[in-house]
Amino acid sequence: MKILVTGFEPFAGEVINSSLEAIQLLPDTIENAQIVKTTIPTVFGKSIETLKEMLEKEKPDVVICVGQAGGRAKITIERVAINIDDASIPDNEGNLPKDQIIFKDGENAYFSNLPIKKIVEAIKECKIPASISNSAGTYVCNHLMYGLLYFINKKYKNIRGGFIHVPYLPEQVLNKKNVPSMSLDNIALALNCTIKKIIEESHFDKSL
Ligand code: PCA
Repeated sequence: MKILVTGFEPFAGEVINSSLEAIQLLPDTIENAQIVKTTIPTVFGKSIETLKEMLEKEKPDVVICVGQAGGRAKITIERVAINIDDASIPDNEGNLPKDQIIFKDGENAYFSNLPIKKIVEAIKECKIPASISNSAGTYVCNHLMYGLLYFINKKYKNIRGGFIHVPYLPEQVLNKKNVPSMSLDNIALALNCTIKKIIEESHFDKSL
């Protein structure tokens, strides 16, 4: 089995992105699965293009996109991506789309097809706080998640894919007021637990 894990470049003036730091700590193999890691630009359009190239090149069985959700205290497993870009801050190339449809021939929304509740339980069993999130926002993370699920729906029906938001790292909140964070080790462990759960579940899933 091949699992593609993506993380985002730093954005919004931050020098690091917790998602990228955490995925870099993942080993190249977990149980029998090969882990392929890639960096996604925090840019509307380009983020989806980068993912599309990786899907074509790597032909993964599972795709887990990871992004930073500054302000959230837990690991959050996203349930749904919506067909809209509505940015409140510019992306890394200055794009600031407002109320823009992502794919004209796409559904209004797509659900993650990862076992999201089982993943939450698996992360909690690792003693790390986690919950389902019912909104990935309307910025680049939702954009990428929507793109992934659009490709799965249109072309790669056998891929299991979804999105996970992770909190800031402690070093990112040193000068922020009352903003939660999570250690890099815990975020990486949570991703590890997620991947193990997905591998375990795949034994019951004939399409993998
Ligand atoms: N988080 C942003 C985009 C890149 C990232 O890591 C988001 O939540 O949309």
